[in-house]
Amino acid sequence: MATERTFSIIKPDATRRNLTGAVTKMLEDAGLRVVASKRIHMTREQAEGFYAVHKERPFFNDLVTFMISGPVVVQVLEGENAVAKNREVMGATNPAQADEGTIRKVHAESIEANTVHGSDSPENAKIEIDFFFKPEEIVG
Ligand code: RTP
Ligand code: MG
Repeated sequence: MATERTFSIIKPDATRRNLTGAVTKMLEDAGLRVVASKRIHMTREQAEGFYAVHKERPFFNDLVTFMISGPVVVQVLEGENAVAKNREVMGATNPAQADEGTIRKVHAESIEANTVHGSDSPENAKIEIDFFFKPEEIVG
């Protein structure tokens, strides 16, 4: 399996509780390497653009409002099978259904305030990385 990159967001519920380091450690312990990272406060326009695929979902407006409720940390993660590995360590969207030891099981507050985002395919990883990072900001 070749080295792959994925995109991660440490969400506002986690930055609010000062969990940036704790979440990053769980990602690193899973074998992922942080090759780009920045703390930003998204504008509504940015969040709507990022989540455009969910535009028609009933939770879209609440999701956007949550994602701009505080700072987030956007990251590029690198490693073998990084997309799938990140999804595994994140756990299920709803923390009540997440496996023991996953980031969402340990840290998430609710199905919405669920601590992390992770790309769901290599194709979307590339789109999401390009949405937030210039090539020179990623140092592998
Ligand atoms: P993500 O995109 O954040 O990595 O999470 P995911 O793939 O596990 O979940 P997805 O279906 O893509 O949903 C995106 C985010 O929307 C919020 N959500 N709220 N209120 C609800 O029923 C609901 N469902 C999803 C969550 O923050 C979820 O991560
Ligand atoms: Mg998703």
